[in-house]
Parts: sequence; C-alpha cells; structure tokens
Amino acid sequence: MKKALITGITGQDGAYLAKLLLSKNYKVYGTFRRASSPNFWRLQNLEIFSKVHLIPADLLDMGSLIEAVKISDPDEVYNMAAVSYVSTAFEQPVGNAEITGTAVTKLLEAIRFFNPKIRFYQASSSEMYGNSGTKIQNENTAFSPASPYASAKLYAHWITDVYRKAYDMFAVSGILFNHESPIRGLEFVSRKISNGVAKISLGLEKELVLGNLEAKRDWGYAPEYMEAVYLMLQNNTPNSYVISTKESHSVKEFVKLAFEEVGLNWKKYVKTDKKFFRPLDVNYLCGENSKAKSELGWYPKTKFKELVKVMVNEDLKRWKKFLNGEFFPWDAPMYPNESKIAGRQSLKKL
Ligand code: NAP
Ligand code: G4F
Repeated sequence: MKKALITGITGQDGAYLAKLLLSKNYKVYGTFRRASSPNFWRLQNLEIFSKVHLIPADLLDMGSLIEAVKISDPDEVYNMAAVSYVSTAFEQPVGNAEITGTAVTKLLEAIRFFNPKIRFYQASSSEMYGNSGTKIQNENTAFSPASPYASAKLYAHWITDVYRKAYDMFAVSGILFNHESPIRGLEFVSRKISNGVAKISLGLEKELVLGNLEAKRDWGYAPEYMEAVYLMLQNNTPNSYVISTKESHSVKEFVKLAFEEVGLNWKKYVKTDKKFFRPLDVNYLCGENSKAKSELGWYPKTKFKELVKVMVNEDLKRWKKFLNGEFFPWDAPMYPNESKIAGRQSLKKL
C-alpha cells in the first residue's frame, strides 16, 4: 500500500486529493493546524474524515514538518498548504513569504534528510505569470508576479526546481490555473458569488458587493485538477505542467451566469466597492494545457458554464436544507458578510 502525506488537507485541494488517493488505495496522512474551533468540514463533506490520518503541523515550524514526514514515512508528499488567498497575502506579506515561500525549503530539507526518494509535489500557481502580456500562458512563459502571494509561490517554484536538479529528487511543480468547487473557500470570488446568489434568491441577502468585475481567469473544476496532480507524481520523469481549461472568462461573466441560474438579472443586485479591489491585480489568465494532454493524458471535462451551475445549485441546496433545520458540515452560516470586514487592502484605493 502506498503512503502519501498531504499538507493542507483541510483545504479545498487537500480534501479532494485525499479522496482521490483513498480511492486508489493509498494510506493518506494530512497535516492540520490547531485552531480554537474545528476546521474539518470539507473532509466531512467528502465523507473521508474517518479514513485519513491527521498529523498536527505548521509550515512555519520545521520540527513539526520533520515529525510529519517521520510519522507518515510517505512515498509521496503533496504540499498544498499556503496562504492561498491573494488578498490575505497583501495584508500579511511577511507571514505569507514564510508560509507560501520559504517553508517549502523546510519541507524539501525534511524530505532530503529523511528519504530523498520521496516524490514531492509543489502547488505552483498561474498567479506567478502576473500581467505577462501574453494571450496564453504555457510552461515556457516568463513569470511576472504581481502580488506578495505570487512572489512567494515563485520562490517555492524555483526552489523545487533547484532540489530536483541539485539532489536528483523527484520534485515537481504543477502550475495550476484557478480551480473551484462547492467546497471552495468563501472568500474567493467564485464561491462568494455562488453563495451570495443563493442567499439573494432565497431572500436572505439584498445585494452582492464585489471588486474588479473585468478581471479574467481560466476557471476549472477542482476535483479534475487533483487527478492531474496525482498523475504528475506517477510520471516516469519529474516535470512541470500547466493545468488549465484554455478558456478565459471575466468575473462579470461568472456573475451573469450565476444570477441567470436562479432566474435573476445580476444588474439589479451587484454593486462594486473599492474595498474589494487589490493594490495590484492580475487582469487576464488563460493556460495552454497541451503538454499535460499529450504527456499525462489529462484534459479538463467541466466547462465554465457547468462549473457555475454546479456551484450555485449546491449553495442553494445547502441554504434550503439549513432553513429546514437540517445540520450538516458546511462553512457559510459562520462566515461574516465581507462588507463588514475592515481591511488594509482598501486603504490605497480609498
Ligand atoms: P485552501 O482551500 O485555502 O487551503 C489551504 C490549506 O493550507 C489549508 O488546509 C490551510 O490550513 C493550510 N495552511 C495555511 N497556512 C498554513 C500553515 N502555516 N501551516 C500549515 N498549513 C497551512 O487552498 P486550495 O485552493 O486548496 O489551494 C491548495 C494549494 O494550491 C495552495 O498552495 C494554493 O496556493 C495553490 N493553488 C490553488 C489554486 C486554486 O485555484 N485553488 C490555483 C493554483 C494554486 P487551515 O485550514 O488551517 O487554514
Ligand atoms: O477568486 P480570487 O480571489 O482568486 P485569485 O486571486 O485569482 O487567486 C486564486 O487563483 C490563483 C491561481 O491563479 C491561486 F494561486 C490562488 O491561490 C487562488 O486560488 O480572485 C479572482 C479575481 C481577482 O482578479 C479579483 O480581483 O476576482 C476578482 N474579484 C472581484 N471581486 C474578487 C472580488 N475577488 C475576491 N476574492 N472577492 C471579490 O469580491
């Protein structure tokens, strides 16, 4: 039986990846951070909570990473943990640099000392391309980070490359474009929209306040992207791949489709507020996935329209169940209306 260690198993990707690896008969270990309240709703939602082995660890604490590698004694390590929300990385740039960036060296060192034969996956991001000025981004497109998050991810990307070349380790990065799902965090725009639309259609909210509606992203479906991640570590040779849909759509298009799904006109409900604009944003991303197609046999199946539909309908179903008094693992009732969060990101633009 193969063993895998996933950092960030409580997050969207970590949870879907754990489910995938369990279906392939892996013994799955995952790191979690102690919080004052439990944070395992995604694992419960995917019905795998009792099947994974949890190890307390923090990317800031090298000792805990060594311990996690020692306890799990894995064949594969997937580093999914990071300050994954770009706005938070603007608000906490130093913490982000350490967690998203330099912590990856700590993890690679732990692996190198314990067992350099362990295969390592680093969660790189299309955000590293920034505003590259190119119509489509592939594995050879020059990086041009436009946020503290992207800068830290780029460090992690390159250090993974260095460990592969210097120590002959099977250490690879997947350059994943945005991928969403019903278990996406509520702060990301896709889920903010699907949750907001569900609430508006049920009369629980009156409006949806957003930032830059013109930004374009290449949006795919998260569970499918975890299949690509898995395939990268089963490859004969360690290699980096872009994982994307090769389609780019604006936030405005997402909003329009989401409101259409519940029969409403978005223009009546959506407002913008400078508070949700970033000090610097990435305007356009679109990924070329032909290398992944030809070498991994991976291609995306869920189209943009279908993704929006799935997310809106799942949030709608949840709110209806909630209003019926049903109890189930879910994040939204505990989440504050973002308009009430005062944040430093607003200062520059106000
Ligand atoms: P997510 O849902 O926000 O999950 C992030 C995970 O990182 C959570 O489990 C979180 O733990 C953990 N984490 C944060 N700080 C940590 C620390 N100091 N020590 C240990 N764990 C820590 O993000 P995601 O969407 O699943 O993304 C997974 C990875 O892929 C991230 O590295 C992200 O940057 C990258 N990525 C994501 C996308 C995308 O579109 N989703 C695209 C490209 C790259 P808590 O639950 O305790 O907060
Ligand atoms: O959903 P977002 O916060 O995702 P973003 O910044 O693209 O980052 C995500 O994808 C990256 C891959 O490219 C990952 F590496 C990263 O971890 C994360 O998963 O924002 C998408 C776009 C941005 O241009 C943002 O300015 O939507 C725009 N936007 C407009 N209004 C908003 C809002 N974003 C958020 N979060 N909230 C808004 O109200």
